[in-house]
Amino acid sequence: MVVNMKGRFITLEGTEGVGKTSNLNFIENILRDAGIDVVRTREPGGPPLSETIRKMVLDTHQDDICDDTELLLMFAARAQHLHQLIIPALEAGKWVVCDRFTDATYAYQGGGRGIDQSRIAILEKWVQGDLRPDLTFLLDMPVEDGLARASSRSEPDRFELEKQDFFEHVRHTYLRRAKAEPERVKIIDASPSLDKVQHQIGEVLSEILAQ
Ligand code: Z5A
Repeated sequence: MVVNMKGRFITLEGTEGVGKTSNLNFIENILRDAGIDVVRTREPGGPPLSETIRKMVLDTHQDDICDDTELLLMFAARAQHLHQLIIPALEAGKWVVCDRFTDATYAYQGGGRGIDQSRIAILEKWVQGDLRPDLTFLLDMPVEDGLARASSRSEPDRFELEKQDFFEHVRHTYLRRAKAEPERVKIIDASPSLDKVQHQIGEVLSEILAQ
């Protein structure tokens, strides 16, 4: 797959309750204020077919879904998302801001479920070719504290029913990936107050916008 990327691709990652939603609004506003045409989206999800897959993988009634099915559904949703929304937007010069992407697959299906990273890498290459995010914010905080924040929400989805140990593996995988790719993945300390978290994000964005 050859993508003529004129826009930029920014993703947000992290474990439960780290504040992705709150900070996505902040990022979107900064970019729009800078006159950038922004497309905001999420994974799994985006276009209607990918949103249908999202409902399936988050549905708590799907308790017999096997790990490989879950992995393949994530990439099926992603293939459609890339084809229908992300690639056309990037080729049109827009900046795409996405709530989770393939780092989440490495973290949840790889770290959490224990699927070999090399198998995920094969699907990544198949579905994305060489397309990778230009910049990824990893909102990081102790799993226990994030779960406490997230517990204020109503209905847990299928992932939110997992135990703390699962999310410790997810966090560890995210941090390992950030360490391996420090230029792309910026670790943001998500523990302090929202304005302090946003200050860190704002500093990274200022650098990008100045380039
Ligand atoms: N998944 C996967 O397994 N494989 C994949 O490849 C992909 C995804 C792409 C859906 O993701 C699930 O899909 C996800 C992984 C899996 N499951 N899990 N877990 P999702 O992103 O839609 O779901 P989520 O992780 O549960 O995200 P969320 O619900 O949007 O949470 P959040 O955005 O991180 O948190 P928030 O709603 O912005 O904040 C939580 C609360 O904390 C809220 O009350 C805020 O007001 C508060 N908050 C936020 N920041 C602060 C600060 N700094 N201080 C105090 N309070 C704060």
